[in-house]
Amino acid sequence: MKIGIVCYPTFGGSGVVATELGKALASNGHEIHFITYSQPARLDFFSENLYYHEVAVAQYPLFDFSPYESALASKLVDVVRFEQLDLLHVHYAIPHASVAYLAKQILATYGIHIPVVTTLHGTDITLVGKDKSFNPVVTFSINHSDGVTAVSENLREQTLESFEITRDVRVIPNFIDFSRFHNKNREHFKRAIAPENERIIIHTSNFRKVKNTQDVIRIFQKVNDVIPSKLLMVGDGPERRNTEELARQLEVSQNVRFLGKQDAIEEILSVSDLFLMPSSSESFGLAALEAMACHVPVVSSDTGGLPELNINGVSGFLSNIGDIDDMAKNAIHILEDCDRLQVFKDAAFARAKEFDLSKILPLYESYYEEVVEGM
Ligand code: GMT
Repeated sequence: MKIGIVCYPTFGGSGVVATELGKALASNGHEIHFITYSQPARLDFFSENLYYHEVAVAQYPLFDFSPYESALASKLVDVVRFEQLDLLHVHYAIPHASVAYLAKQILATYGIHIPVVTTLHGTDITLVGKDKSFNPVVTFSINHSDGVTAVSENLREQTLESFEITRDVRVIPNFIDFSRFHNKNREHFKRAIAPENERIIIHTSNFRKVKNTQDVIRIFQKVNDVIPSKLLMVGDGPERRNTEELARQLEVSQNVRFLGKQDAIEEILSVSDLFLMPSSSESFGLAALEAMACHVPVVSSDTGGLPELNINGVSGFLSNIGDIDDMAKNAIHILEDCDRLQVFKDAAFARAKEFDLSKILPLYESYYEEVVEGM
């Protein structure tokens, strides 16, 4: 098939899923056209089946807000017509689903009828989409997509509860590419971070409020009181400053390293013993899956789609949002005994295997076929 993919081209989970999906579809023989305002972060190489079309937004003194939606809709019309695409797959409902709807209506005037699949990723439903200022547009564009997927059963349920949805929503979870994410031997790196063989705890995120990065520091302080350990904080975002401040206040900063945005995250995960994800909302938790694929167990909050990924007492533990004491207790339980740690590491890896790209990719492919046939 010839598929157009629209996404946020940043480090965020939805952009990562969209880019990795496009790459996998391309290597399965599909022709993939990414249509975004800048080159997706993980699309930095040449492949014969991959194309990238940049959306340029005209600047004009009248515009307090650049009309990105209009520029994207026009670009979609142009690319669909001239590349003769079979399907558009848009990731993150706002504004991509309504823009795709507009493009579809314009294309119909040229006699072109293109199906649109929308994938809901989480905050487009749970935080942003619920806002009154977006709700009617989100509801309309979900109901008028030809296919809609959600990345977890929980997100599907939340979508049906929060909006007046008149159509079916298919669950297709996040996936992991084991050719990239697997445990790599990086002993030299481990020794550099933990010279006294301390346990290595890791958190990766975009440091938004929803990630509760300050809870990561509080949990770490309690664990470090009992088990000598180091904490790696990977990523960057609005809460980083407050989080660093808290690490100083709690006098743990000598054992905490803020590494900023990192490309080779699998290398850092490979030296880690435990992943912390105390988010207050998480539709799936792709970062936790990446950790599990590298044999890292997960201590997380019991929210959103996380219980569909992290099996309590097996691949890690689940606690109530904000229950720092319980998360610290669970982390200590995993880390205090070498044999037990190994059992959790193996179980985390086994669980991640259930989300192997080779299992999830055919779900998207057959869904595309279903949607095209239903047109
Ligand atoms: O987690 C973020 O803040 C980024 C966000 C996004 O939309 O880019 O991630 C969401 O989509 C990911 C991929 O489907 C999910 O794995 C994340 O759980 C989800 N984040 C939230 O629901 C907070």
